[in-house]
Amino acid sequence: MKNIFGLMITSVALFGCNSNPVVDPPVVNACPSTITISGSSNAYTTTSCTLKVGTPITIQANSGHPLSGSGAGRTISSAKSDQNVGFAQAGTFSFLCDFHSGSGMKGSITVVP
Ligand SMILES: [Cu+2]
Repeated sequence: MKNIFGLMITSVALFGCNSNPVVDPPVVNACPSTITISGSSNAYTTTSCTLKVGTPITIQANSGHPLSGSGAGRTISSAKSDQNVGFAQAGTFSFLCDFHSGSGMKGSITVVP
């Protein structure tokens, strides 16, 4: 009888109460704070990542690598300086370098709620 009582207490301790608060899961493949231009090649250091609505991110641009992009409520046209981007809505923001997208200098940011 003692063993059965002990088992009941253990069961209640393990399964009887689930008071864990709901916590947002971490963003998988989260974007860095800045998407940089690789110094030695015509490429972005990040070409695919995920960002939450409202999280700021900077995408580098300059006269040698003009930035254009659209999606998730934002449009950028041939920007020649770093762009601080914050997305107010979910969606996919596709971006590219006007000069080098043909050789792969492009990417996308998945913006999630
Ligand atoms: Cu470029």
